Amino acid sequence: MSSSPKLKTVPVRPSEITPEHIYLNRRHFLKSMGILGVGALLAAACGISEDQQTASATKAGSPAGTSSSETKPSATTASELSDTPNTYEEITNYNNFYEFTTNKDRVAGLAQDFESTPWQVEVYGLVNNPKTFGIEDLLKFQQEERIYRMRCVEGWSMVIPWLGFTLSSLLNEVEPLSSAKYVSFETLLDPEQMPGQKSPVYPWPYQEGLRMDEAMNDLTILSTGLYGKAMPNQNGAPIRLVVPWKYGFKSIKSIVKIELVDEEPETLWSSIASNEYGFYANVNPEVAHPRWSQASERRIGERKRRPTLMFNGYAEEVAHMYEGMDLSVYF
Ligand SMILES: Nc1nc2c(c(=O)[nH]1)N[C@H]1C(S)=C(S)[C@@H](COP(=O)(O)O)O[C@H]1N2
Ligand SMILES: [Mo]
Repeated sequence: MSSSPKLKTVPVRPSEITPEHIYLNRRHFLKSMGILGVGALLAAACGISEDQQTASATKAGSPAGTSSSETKPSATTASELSDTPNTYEEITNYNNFYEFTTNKDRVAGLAQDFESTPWQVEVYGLVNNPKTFGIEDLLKFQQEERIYRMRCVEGWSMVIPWLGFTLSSLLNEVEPLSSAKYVSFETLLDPEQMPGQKSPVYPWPYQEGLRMDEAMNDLTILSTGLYGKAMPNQNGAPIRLVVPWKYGFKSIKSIVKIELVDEEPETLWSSIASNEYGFYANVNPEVAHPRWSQASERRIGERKRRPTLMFNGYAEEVAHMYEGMDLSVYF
């Protein structure tokens, strides 16, 4: 499975989902050898890269310098990525979910009592057949396992075995009008349950968006779980978006609204800093964030940085959507 150059779609029945222990091999070995990166302790907000946090140390002392600007993405192919999934422990204890806290290590604890049932997702806008789905309806869509790389804009990455279904299957049910050009997503707004939403620093609720063809791409899923279990609260219970070729912030959690619209929708991160977080946010090692390089990344559980791949290694599936676009302008 992990030797495949790109991670394939694997339709599964719940009974066939690989037990968690089968995934946990190399990672446990690394842990027992005591060579897990300490970088995981240096949590960064979406505004600060891991590089920056360690930059002073690197500049001051390390003759090797940082590998980030020196790695050559072209030298590594997707098949060399070694896509062993991260452990359940790692995936559920190192999270970005600002509705709870900006501290990645504390999301799990603060989200512990989050109430995600009952839950409804309203799908509306430029469609023939607007519909509000209960989570029980959404779980009736053909669920598949998708093992995807996830690359955060901050410079770290994971491999996550999601459970979910294609966004296109949901959109087809509401019958988009030809005037629908974009899809806009919104997270639940509930400051009583989500203490981070009491902070006025961010324009809640969290909003994200995709172009219509991106939304309909087969790689784009609504995820209802991981490792064969229901979605943990800290990862976006009960349902979140996963767009594996884009920086992690596009993969909006705990969705309550999906609206089809005719203009590029506002998104939380670009409304705060449009020069740093564009609408497209395609993983691109050649387009640096204004404050740090995106040429390499640190896979959680590993010590050495690895090169970041164009479209996070999914170019074959998605590059055609951006033909003729200057990706340094549409970043
Ligand atoms: N609603 C919401 N969705 C969100 C975020 C958030 O703060 N709020 N953080 C994003 C970022 S920056 C990343 S990297 C991923 C992290 O997903 P994970 O914690 O499941 O790994 O979720 C994204 N989705
Ligand atoms: Mo992120």
